Amino acid sequence: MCDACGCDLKPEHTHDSKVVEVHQSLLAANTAMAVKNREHIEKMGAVAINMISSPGSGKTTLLEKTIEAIGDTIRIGVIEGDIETDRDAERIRAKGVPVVQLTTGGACHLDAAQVHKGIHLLEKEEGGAELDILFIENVGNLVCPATFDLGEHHRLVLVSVPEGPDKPAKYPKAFHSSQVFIISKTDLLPYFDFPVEEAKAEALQLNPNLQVMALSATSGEGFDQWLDYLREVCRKRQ
Ligand SMILES: Nc1nc2c(ncn2[C@@H]2O[C@H](COP(=O)(O)OP(=O)(O)OP(=O)(O)O)[C@@H](O)[C@H]2O)c(=O)[nH]1
Ligand SMILES: [Zn+2]
Ligand SMILES: [Zn+2]
Ligand SMILES: [Zn+2]
Repeated sequence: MCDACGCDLKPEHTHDSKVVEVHQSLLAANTAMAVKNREHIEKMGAVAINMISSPGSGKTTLLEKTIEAIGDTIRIGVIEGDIETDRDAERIRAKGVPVVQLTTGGACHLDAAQVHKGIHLLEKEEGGAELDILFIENVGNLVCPATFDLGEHHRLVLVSVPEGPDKPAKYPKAFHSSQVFIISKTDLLPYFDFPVEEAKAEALQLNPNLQVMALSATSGEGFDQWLDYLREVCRKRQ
């Protein structure tokens, strides 16, 4: 577990004021760096989207299919976050877009300082300084990433059909702090008990401003709405 987010703290330590102080100053430093990242990304002319979900909800697959569908009409770059391995970055690189892998070495979320390094590394990649959308795929975890502003403009939370519809209520911070909620793997709806409308309603109760989409990267269902959203993100930026 990570030292930064405090998720490794034992309950009996949470009333230790020193621990709370250190935690708060780490978060303040993160927020300051996130502000710089946002300025940096805006100077590049890009919009950043931070993707948050449990492991395996389909973040990388969605990116792969999006790059295929969008071709070169929107210039996409990706910062991949994982605890170990550069497997996700290899998958994205195979699609021909600039990508950087950040490995956190154990930490369960990306922080703004890591993303700052990632932006500079991405700019050195071919085409990495001329982007329309910078996707940041966070470490698979629905808890800690919700606390860390990375300098993104939009935060997107995914829940896949096999995970079940109760995630918004159980992990409210991810849904409070996001602008978009994606229900992924809808091709699996015939095999799982996932009432889409109930899950949508529960998420909207937590955050009425959420834009909710249901899609399948495998079948392509719901992709039109997703691509329209990305085009709108680019249009609003100008
Ligand atoms: N049936 C179905 N499977 C999917 C879909 N999208 C992704 N998958 C599968 O789900 C598994 C995990 O997908 P990934 O895209 O690697 O998930 P991820 O969120 O990037 O995973 P982490 O990076 O480990 O957090 C893979 O076996 C994918 O093939 C989908 O729309 N439908
Ligand atoms: Zn954590
Ligand atoms: Zn992934
Ligand atoms: Zn910088």
